[in-house]
Amino acid sequence: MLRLAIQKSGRLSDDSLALIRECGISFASSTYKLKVEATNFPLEILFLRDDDIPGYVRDGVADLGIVGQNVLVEAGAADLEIEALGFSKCRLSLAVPRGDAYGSVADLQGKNIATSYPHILGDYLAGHGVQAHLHTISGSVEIAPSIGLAEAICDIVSSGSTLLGNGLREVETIFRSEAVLIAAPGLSSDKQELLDQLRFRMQAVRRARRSKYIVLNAPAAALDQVRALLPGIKAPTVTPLAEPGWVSVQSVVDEDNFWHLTGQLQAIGAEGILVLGIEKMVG
Ligand code: PRT
Ligand code: ZN
Repeated sequence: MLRLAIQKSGRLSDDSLALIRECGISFASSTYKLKVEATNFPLEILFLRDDDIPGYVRDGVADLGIVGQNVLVEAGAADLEIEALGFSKCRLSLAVPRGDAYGSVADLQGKNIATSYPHILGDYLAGHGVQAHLHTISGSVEIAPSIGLAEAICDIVSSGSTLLGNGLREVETIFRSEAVLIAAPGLSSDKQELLDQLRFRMQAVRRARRSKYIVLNAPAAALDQVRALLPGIKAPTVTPLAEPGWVSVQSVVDEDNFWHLTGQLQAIGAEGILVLGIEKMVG
């Protein structure tokens, strides 16, 4: 039995649960329970505060955890990371009041900076030869300048609207973060085997999320150009259509490149382009 710790309620919770479910693992959901056992995989899920997850995994109370890299690195536990999961992307940035002059990080020399990330920020400033006074606070960091606690802040930014709403300007990104899977050091071989199965499923889910299945009709004369645009996993599937001179082509494409690609396909005469989501992608 593997024990996986995830955030009980917060920004990581829904995506963590969705990932586990998309791996085909079922469990009863309850808002009150602190742990739940999966019904079709030897997995127990613990629901915790995100800040507690690295410690539980380090101590082996949980075998695995899902947590933001910001929390992991701040806890000095970066060595536990085994896989990036691609969600809850954000950045840790320095910000100053909008009207204040700022040229470079050297301008923060001797200043007061409020943050919940004193270790990551301390390392960054030391790396730039800057000495500042760090005020560690656990929340509402963005109001620190307006109440006179600090001249700058260092906090998590996603859309930037919180900074904007508090009259602050982002001046340096010091760390980029996403959710990661972490594992306790020295798992037993039984647990390691289950972890390998789980990671295999997680990777299949992630590949599928990044990919789309595309089906289109193209003039047979343009097939070489279509092939060049659609490499597929090995090669596209090509079948003749009832109408002479036309073929149907099926392939897998990368989501990132998708709009650009469909434009190019249309330009060489492709028609009836269908795009379908992929549920899992294995092998
Ligand atoms: O209760 P618990 O301790 O478990 O949760 P928490 O309140 O400490 O964490 P939570 O749920 O807020 O965030 C969990 C994780 O989500 C963080 O550790 C990050 O890895 C990740 N994440 C992604 C974020 C954001 N985006 C984010 N925008 N964490 C916090 N924010 C906050 C930020 O602190 C700031 O107040 O949102 C505000 C900025 O957002 P924008 O969009 O206005 O820029
Ligand atoms: Zn937290």
